[in-house]
Amino acid sequence: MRRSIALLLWLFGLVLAACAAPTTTTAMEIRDPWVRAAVNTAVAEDAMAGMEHGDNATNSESGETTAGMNHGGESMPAGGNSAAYMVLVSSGNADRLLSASTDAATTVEIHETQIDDGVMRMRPLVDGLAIPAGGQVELKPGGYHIMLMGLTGDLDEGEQITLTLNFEQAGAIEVQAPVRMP
Ligand SMILES: [Cu+2]
Repeated sequence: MRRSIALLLWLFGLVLAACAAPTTTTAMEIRDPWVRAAVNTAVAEDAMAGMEHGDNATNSESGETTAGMNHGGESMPAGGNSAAYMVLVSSGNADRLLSASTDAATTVEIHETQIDDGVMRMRPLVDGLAIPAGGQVELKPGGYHIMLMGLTGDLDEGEQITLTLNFEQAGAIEVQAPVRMP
């Protein structure tokens, strides 16, 4: 009798474990994150000015569009820019990378590089970057990337920066991205 109760409890435990697994369907894995090495072109004063931009960065989800349209123009924040790359792997449901942030840059946008009439252009992804269910999306030079504008310091090879990625389903995920030469 006692043995059968123990067996029942054991079976119940198995069922619980089996049920628990499918609830983690928003699992997002970030593989091989890295950031392109870059030099901060701004002097200390400009870096301070850049810090003020940081406050706006919180509402940048909506503001990104207009800022990004002038990409490459004078509206680009001082301090130089760089980009972060990685592979986003969903082991569950479809998800969407909505935004990203880092202390290493005053403005962070999700971009796509496209060739229009032989001219390479970058376009901000206003609706974010979709990751298919059980699939993956690669961010790489010449394709999708996380644009870092207004660097707050040099990005020297061998260093690493902390990037926070905000997903629609998986929420905020922090990654350490080493700085590499492309
Ligand atoms: Cu870009």
